[in-house]
Amino acid sequence: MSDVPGLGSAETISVYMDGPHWVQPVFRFVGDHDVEVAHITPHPPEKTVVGQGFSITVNVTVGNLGDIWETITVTLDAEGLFFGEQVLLVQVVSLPVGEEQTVEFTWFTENVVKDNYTLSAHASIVPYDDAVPSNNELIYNGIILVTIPGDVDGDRSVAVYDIADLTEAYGSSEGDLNYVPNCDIDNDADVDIFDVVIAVSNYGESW
Ligand SMILES: [Ca+2]
Ligand SMILES: [Ca+2]
Ligand SMILES: [Ca+2]
Repeated sequence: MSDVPGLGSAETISVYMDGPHWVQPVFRFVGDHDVEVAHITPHPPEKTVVGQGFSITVNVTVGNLGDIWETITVTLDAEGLFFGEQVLLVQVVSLPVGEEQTVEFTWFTENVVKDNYTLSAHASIVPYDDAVPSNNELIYNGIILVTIPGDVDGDRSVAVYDIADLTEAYGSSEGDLNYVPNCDIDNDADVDIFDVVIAVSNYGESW
């Protein structure tokens, strides 16, 4: 066998001939292309609500199940359930054989329509990646709501209940028992005065 860059390995076939013949060379590529999306989840996983204009972190784990080093395109797709708005974020990943890699996406929701969004991740299908069933796409089993900043309980209004939630989580950082990702409006891994100020500035608003 010999390696053919980008395609895999080709078997060499010896042919014994007892006279002049035309020989049509045939290459059979035995290298197997198969990339997958193994996981997709927000970080932290409990984050379900994003204030419009702020961000959410989404981790996508891709794996290379084939036997060729791949360079793939990983796409995060957020699709609105009601208004159908679609947001695509793209990253290129180099993925050695047998390895998994987690790609971190930060989705900034500035100018994103307030709506419920489904998230899905897609790994670009490299040539001959015909694994069945296709493992190149994974839909996140959950909904992300883009709403008014400060609507931390996701009921589409900023009210006393949201302030109560923020008060309970106040002073916490990621990893603390009382840290609530939805209360971390500015997505900087803590719930502090800046998150409260954002909520208070939108108090009474609804949609
Ligand atoms: Ca695949
Ligand atoms: Ca609310
Ligand atoms: Ca914060």
